[in-house]
Amino acid sequence: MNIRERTFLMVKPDGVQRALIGSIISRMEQKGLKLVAMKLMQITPDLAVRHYGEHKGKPFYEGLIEFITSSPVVAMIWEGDDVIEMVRTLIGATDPREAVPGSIRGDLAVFTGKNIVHGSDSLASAKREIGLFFGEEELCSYRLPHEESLYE
Ligand code: DAT
Ligand code: MG
Repeated sequence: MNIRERTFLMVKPDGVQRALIGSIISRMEQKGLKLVAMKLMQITPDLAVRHYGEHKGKPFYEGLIEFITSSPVVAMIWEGDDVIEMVRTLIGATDPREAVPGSIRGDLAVFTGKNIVHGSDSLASAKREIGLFFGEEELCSYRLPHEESLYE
């Protein structure tokens, strides 16, 4: 049985700088996912450390914190059946050289440290990341006319 889920998706500073916000949102919309929260924001060092805590101590960690706080990002929450795994597939492998064509990183990026987007990797990460970036009052609950055509 499918499970209606929410996931956290972020267009990172490189995606915003390269004017890819619209095309990333389009890919999610075209897939049939529902946007339930979104904002353009500058990540503070404190939020960056909390978001990427799992990578503390890794060789790329300091650079990652510097990069993610360097200019604005677009933070979003998307909703749909099995959306967490689906969005990870749409994003593609962490290293864009290995990401398959058709995926965001496979089509639009060439370097791991500049891989355009972040997507939650599990139900626990999604809940944690949504809580870090959004307050409950920022989420919208609504129906789309085409929902009937997407699901049985
Ligand atoms: P993902 O973003 O696919 O979930 P991750 O959680 O393993 O990947 O790493 C978070 C980010 O850290 C990743 O998007 C880019 C950066 N990163 C990961 N591994 C790296 C590496 N070997 N060199 C440079 N940056 C890296
Ligand atoms: Mg990750």
